[in-house]
Amino acid sequence: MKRALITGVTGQDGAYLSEFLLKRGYEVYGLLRRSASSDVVAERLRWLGIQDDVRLIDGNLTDISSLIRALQEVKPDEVYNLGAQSFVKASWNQPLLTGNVTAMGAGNLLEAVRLVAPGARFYQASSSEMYGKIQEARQSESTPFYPRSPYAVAKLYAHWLTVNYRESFGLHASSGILFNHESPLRGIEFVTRKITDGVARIKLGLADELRMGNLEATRDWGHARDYVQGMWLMLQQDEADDYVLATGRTTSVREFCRMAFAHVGLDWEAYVKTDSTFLRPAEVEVLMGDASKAQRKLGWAATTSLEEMVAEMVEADLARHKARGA
Ligand code: NDP
Ligand code: GDR
Repeated sequence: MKRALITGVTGQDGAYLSEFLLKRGYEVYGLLRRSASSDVVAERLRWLGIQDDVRLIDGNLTDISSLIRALQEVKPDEVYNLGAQSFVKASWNQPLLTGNVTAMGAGNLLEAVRLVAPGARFYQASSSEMYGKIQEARQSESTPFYPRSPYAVAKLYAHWLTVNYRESFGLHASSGILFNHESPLRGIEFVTRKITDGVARIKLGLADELRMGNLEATRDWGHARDYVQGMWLMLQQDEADDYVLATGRTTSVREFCRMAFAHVGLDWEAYVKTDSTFLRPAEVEVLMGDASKAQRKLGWAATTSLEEMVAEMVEADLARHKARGA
C-alpha cells in the first residue's frame, strides 16, 4: 500500500487529492497546523466524508523540525506540497508571511525530503500567477514568468527551487503549474465562490447585492477534481518534470457573474456593484493556459466544463444556506 503525505490537506485541493488517493488504496497522511478553531479545520474532509480516513499529523511548513518528524513517521512514497498562504490579495498585506510559508515553506519541505526521504516523489503546487503580466497569449511551460504579487514571487521561488533540487540532487520533484481551479470547496474569499455564495444568498433573500472588484479580469477556470488527478499523474512518471494544467478557455469575472446569476433565473446587472475595496495594487488581467504537454505526456485533460462547474457550485451554496435554515 502506498503512503502519501499532503501539506495543505485542509484546503480545497488537499481534500480532493485525499479523496482521489484514498480511492486508489493509498494511506493518506495530512499535515495539520495547530488552530484554535479545531472544530472546523477538517470541514472540507468532512464534506467529502473522508475525515476519519485521513491521518492528521501536527506540523507547520515554517517549522522544518515538524516536517522532518512527519516524514520520519510517515515514510511516504509521495509528498504533495499544497500548503500555502494562497490568497493573492492578502499577499500585499502579509508579504513576508506569504514568503515564509509559500516560498520558504517549500524550501523547508524540500530540505526535509532531501535529508529524510530522498526516495520519495515530490509535487510542488506552482501557479499560473507566476505568468502575471503575460508574455505570450497562451501560457505554456516555456513561457517566461512575470510575477505581479508577493504571492506570485513566493511561488516562483518555490517553483525554481523544486526544479533546482531535481537537477542538483536527483530528487523526483515535479512542479505543476496549475491554472485556477474551483469547486464547491473553494475558499469563500476567491472570486468564483464569492459569486456563487452571493447568488445563493440573493436568491434566498439573505442579501440584496454583491460587491465585486475588477470584473474585466479573465481566468482559465477548471474543476479542482480534475486537477488533483493531474498532480498524481505527474508523480507516476518515470522522470520528474514540470507541467501546465489548464482548460485552454478564458472567461471574464463579468461573464462568470452572468452565468451564475442566470443559473437561478436572475439578471446579474441588477445585483452586482463594483467596489474599489476589492481592487489589487497590481492586477493579472488575463490568463489562458496551454496544457498540451500534459495531454501528450500524461494523457490528462480537463473534463468538467465551466457551465457544469458553475451549476454545481451555485447548487452547493443554495443547499448550504438552506441547511442553515434560510
Ligand atoms: P487553500 O487556500 O484552500 O489551502 C491552503 C492550505 O495550506 C490549507 O490547508 C492551509 O491550512 C495550509 N497552510 C497555510 N499555511 C500553512 C502553514 N504555515 N503550514 C502548513 N500548512 C499551511 O488552497 P488550494 O487548495 O486552493 O490550493 C492548494 C495549493 O495550490 C496552494 O499552494 C495554492 O497556492 C496552489 N494553487 C492553487 C490554485 C487554485 O486555483 N486553487 C492554482 C494554482 C496553485 P489551514 O486550513 O490551516 O489554513
Ligand atoms: P486568483 O484568484 O487571484 O486568480 O488566485 P481570485 O479568485 O482571488 O481572483 C481572480 C480574479 O478575480 C478578480 N476579482 C476578484 N477577486 C476576489 N477574490 N474578490 C473579488 O471581489 C473580485 N472581483 C474581481 C481578481 O482581481 C482576479 O483578477 C487564485 C488562487 O487560488 C491562487 O492561490 C492560485 O495560484 C491562482 O488562483 C492560480
